[in-house]
Amino acid sequence: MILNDNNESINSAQQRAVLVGINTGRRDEISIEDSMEELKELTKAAGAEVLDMVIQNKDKIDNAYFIGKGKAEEVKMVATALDADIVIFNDELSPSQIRNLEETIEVTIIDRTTLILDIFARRATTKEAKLQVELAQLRYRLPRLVGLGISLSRTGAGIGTRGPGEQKLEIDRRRILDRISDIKRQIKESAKNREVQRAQRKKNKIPVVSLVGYTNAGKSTLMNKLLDLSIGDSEGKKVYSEDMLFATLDTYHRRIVLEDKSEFILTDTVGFVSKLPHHLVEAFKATLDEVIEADLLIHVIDSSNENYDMQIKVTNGVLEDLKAFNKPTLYAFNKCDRNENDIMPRTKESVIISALTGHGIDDLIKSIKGHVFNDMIECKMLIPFEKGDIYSYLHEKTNVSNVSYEANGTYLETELCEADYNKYKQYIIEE
Ligand SMILES: Nc1nc2c(ncn2[C@@H]2O[C@H](COP(=O)(O)OP(=O)(O)OP(=O)(O)O)[C@@H](O)[C@H]2O)c(=O)[nH]1
Ligand SMILES: [Mg+2]
Repeated sequence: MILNDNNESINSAQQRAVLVGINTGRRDEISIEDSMEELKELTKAAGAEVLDMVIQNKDKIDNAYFIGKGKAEEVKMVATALDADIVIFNDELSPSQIRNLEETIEVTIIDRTTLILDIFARRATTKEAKLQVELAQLRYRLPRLVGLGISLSRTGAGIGTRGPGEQKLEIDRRRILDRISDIKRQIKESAKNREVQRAQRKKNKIPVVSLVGYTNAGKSTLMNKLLDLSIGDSEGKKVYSEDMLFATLDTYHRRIVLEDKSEFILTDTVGFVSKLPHHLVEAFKATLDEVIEADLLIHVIDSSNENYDMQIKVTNGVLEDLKAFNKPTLYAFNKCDRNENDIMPRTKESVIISALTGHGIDDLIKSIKGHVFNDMIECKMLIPFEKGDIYSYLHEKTNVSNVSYEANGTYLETELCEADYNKYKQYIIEE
């Protein structure tokens, strides 16, 4: 038996795919070339080989065949000539379109949604991610149970057949409905736990900074870099990073303590891609909402990728959908070590970094601090000797300097957040 990277058994023959996209000429979308390039990456991520791409210019979508019957026959010729065993469409298809296209082209038809769900299913490792992906898959499947085409009733191997749970994807409507409500209940349970932790963070007034961005931009690598710089042992807290789409599917919170003892919570989460399936966004909504509730977003960009402009647009589009586009945001142009030419930061909120080499990370930290600790108040304080506990607290939690022992107590200079300022006001002798 052959095992792939994820220890799944695979057929010795890799699936051979022809990709099909439709260019409606609408301006609000990313260009068809960019979109097809992305589809190619997604196909590779799902373990299939890309043989060819067919693009159809058409302003109106065909209800029965999506690309029209004539074009479908042309695709059949391409698929047959290249000995393809799968044709992947760049958009979501209706059940009848899938059925009609399969009848004409006579190979398995997969749409973009199924493809993305399949990659997520392969990548999900934790219980929560698995549940979220399974929920999205079942919801996508449910309305498609009427008149199953080859693809939906398929139980063999390959794209569109993988589910993250213990069971194979269900094809029985009643059982799907039961399973959906069961998964929803379990997701709600974990959301409750997260809510408790979130409330605790709010109470402690620790600022939250969230990494967002296109998949594979380097978010997790940046999190690990910041963990390296954090005071205290961070080895066991590192997150998984890898050169692949959707390496991260879960949300991770890590406490970062800077040299001056200021601290914030950093979150890392799933990366974005254009046309993220609606059901997937829905299933991940609870975790994503938590991420974008942050005080500051760091939009991580792979500036060594020639399509990075498109990726910025896509990420901003998803943020808009999540109603987070107007949040304070720092743009981190990452992977600068790979660029031969300098890239021009476009706004004053841009930082050029390499999460791998550490280049520019100091500037990034400065910018983060400027955003989340801008309400820090510089104070000169005199702490009576009998208030040793307050002195210990300040020493441990704030950036104390110029300590001297005076006749009536310990003199020190430090920076206080608003909460501490209000609490220890009486010991401040000068601001
Ligand atoms: N050369 C270079 N490679 C980098 C840099 N940052 C990240 N990488 C590489 O880019 C790949 C993706 O990094 P990740 O940190 O996993 O990216 P991510 O944004 O978390 O991706 P997903 O979780 O898949 O959405 C890995 O192979 C990293 O080693 C960088 O600054 N320079
Ligand atoms: Mg990641």
